[in-house]
Amino acid sequence: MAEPMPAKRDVQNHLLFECAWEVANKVGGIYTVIKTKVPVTVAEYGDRYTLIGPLIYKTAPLEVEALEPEDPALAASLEQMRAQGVKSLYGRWLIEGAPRVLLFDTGSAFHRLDEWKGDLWNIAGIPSPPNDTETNDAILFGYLVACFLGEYVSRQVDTAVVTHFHEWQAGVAIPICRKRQIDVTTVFTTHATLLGRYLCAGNVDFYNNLQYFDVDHEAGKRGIYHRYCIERASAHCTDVFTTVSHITAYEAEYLLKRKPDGILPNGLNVVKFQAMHEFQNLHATAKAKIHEFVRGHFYGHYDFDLDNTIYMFIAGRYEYRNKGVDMFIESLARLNYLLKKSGSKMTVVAFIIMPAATNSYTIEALKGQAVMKQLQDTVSEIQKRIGARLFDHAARFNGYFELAPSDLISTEDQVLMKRRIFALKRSSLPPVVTHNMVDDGNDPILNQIRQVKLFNTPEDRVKIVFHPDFLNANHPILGLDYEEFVRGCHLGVFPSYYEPWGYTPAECTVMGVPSITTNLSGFGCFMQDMIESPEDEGCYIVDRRLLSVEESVSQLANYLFAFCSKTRRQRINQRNRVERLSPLLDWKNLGVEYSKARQLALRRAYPDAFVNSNGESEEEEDYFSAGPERYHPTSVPASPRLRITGLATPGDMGTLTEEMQRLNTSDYRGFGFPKSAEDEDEGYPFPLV
Ligand code: G6P
Ligand code: 1S3
Repeated sequence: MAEPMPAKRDVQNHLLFECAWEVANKVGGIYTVIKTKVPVTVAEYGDRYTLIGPLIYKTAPLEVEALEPEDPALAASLEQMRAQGVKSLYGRWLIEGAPRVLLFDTGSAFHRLDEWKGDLWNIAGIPSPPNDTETNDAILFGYLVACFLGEYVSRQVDTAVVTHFHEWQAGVAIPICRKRQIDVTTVFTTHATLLGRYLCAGNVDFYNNLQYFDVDHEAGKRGIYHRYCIERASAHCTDVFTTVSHITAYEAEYLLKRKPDGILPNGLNVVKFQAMHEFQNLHATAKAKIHEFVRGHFYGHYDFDLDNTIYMFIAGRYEYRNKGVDMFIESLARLNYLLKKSGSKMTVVAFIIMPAATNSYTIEALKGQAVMKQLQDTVSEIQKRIGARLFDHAARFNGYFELAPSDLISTEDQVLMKRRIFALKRSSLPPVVTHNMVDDGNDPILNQIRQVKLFNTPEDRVKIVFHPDFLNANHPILGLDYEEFVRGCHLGVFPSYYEPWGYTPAECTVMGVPSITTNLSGFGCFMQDMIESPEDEGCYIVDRRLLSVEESVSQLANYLFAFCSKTRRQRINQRNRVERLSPLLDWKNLGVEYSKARQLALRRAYPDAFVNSNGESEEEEDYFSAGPERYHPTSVPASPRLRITGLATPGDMGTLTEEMQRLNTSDYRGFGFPKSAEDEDEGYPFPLV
């Protein structure tokens, strides 16, 4: 008698578990990816979608509302784990889309760490040193997730399960699932490579030498070999391997030794306003708040016209070289020179928002805001008294109106005003940094500012404010939330050297703020791919690939100078044009790439489910077009000239198909990197940075 066929899992109505260390746990960019993507994923999956993350007791109660699981298989799996001492929290993540989340307390499994480390070594040859907390967490988390998936699919046997893991911290579960033959299909998305980030932060000519790095040696030299092994194992054991941009795909191919199956560009949850003027008004209101800070910060030296002041900023993780802060400061010094030389009436205040180790605010920074507040309060009081006198005088109507200014402002008020004005005198220059730095003398940003001598002197047309902390509306200095701050600025500047995607310029775009990025950032390459002339749309891209460092800096300085030469009308128009690009970055359009990745994973794990009644394998296209609504170029305003034609989706640039595996390295979009030394000789001269 023939063996009974194993019951086929329903692929069509499959379940989705998306797993990341940053689920309900804000650390960096991956939190933004996942959180902003939730609405489109919930729209596609409803309750068939659950996110899995770590249980961080400090923040979880603010992020998650606990629920009893309705799915009996899920409830039983958690109960089984609970019986073994594993603590978890199941509930709704309190964000737009309100998805279900499952958070595991890695601490509750700590006693099994050594056992699991041994297992990881035995099954995958991945070593783990004793004192790397981040790796320990990744291992505990990975084993808990794999245990859960194993329990779950042994109980829920009717439906296929797609699991999507982000970044190496969530990747450990992938080799375990494979080794234990847990019946799920896996997608792994890397948002950078560990080695790429470390190599770029050092002084290497990264992009020219990618194909030559001895990866094990380089990882070992930097003390990240074990982490690198986790990342590489995740990339190799997963059914579908993806990353966020072509530039990172190229990097992954050489550093992780597997060519990604496709690109999943990062989107945002774009909120469209009814009318253009609404977001322009938001700019004006937010700018007024930045003005308030600037008046206080530059007290005693506030001799420039805020109506002719441009606010520029760079923001992100403090990675001095990777995020291009070095290039930004050098270009600002050159801009200062150009503005002075041209006799421009413009002043630039350049903000650097990058968290570093500090001991709270400087006295000077706090004093600036305090004296300005006092002055403002005093003026308001005097204003009221003047109003009262004026009213009283007018009320006692006697046929004529004659009032000398001295009758309006009393001698006491004049003295009070003088006292406030004297308080604005200062013997020092307005500080460059708002906080006391823990290592002021060795801080790379401060050292470069010292080197280029941008000290906020009255003669300087470019002033610098380094705010080494995240922004928050409740802070006493620069008290705005990040979004409001961005809206109030005129230009975001992100001349990154290493930037797999780059959310900061993308966020600027959807808020209608022009930005500068580079052709070494995933976002920059994506925009270059999508739009014929990004510069015309307020999306400037510095060439850090083919130009020398000197040429790139000079290009950036020229962009900055040209921006300062724009009239207000031109700036307003440009903001309108930038904002019109936001559909390109909307998850409603980019989410389809994730759907395609999941379909590919299902296809690889359950090929039989993709065979039609004639026993022929169905075309991939059928599955991809079954995803969410495809991207229609017509929904984009006519203004930007898009490169895409027909019914392509933005990610079709990413070609997430089996086809991608057959392409050559030189076929990465936006990339013409050398494959071999010979190619290099044939005209790929890359700058030695
Ligand atoms: C927005 C406001 C205008 C304001 C302008 C200032 O467009 O709606 O009322 O004049 O911003 O633009 P600027 O580039 O000078 O900050
Ligand atoms: C990474 O975060 P990062 O700033 O360390 O992931 C982000 C989300 O995909 C990405 O935008 C960024 O470029 C990467 O570098």
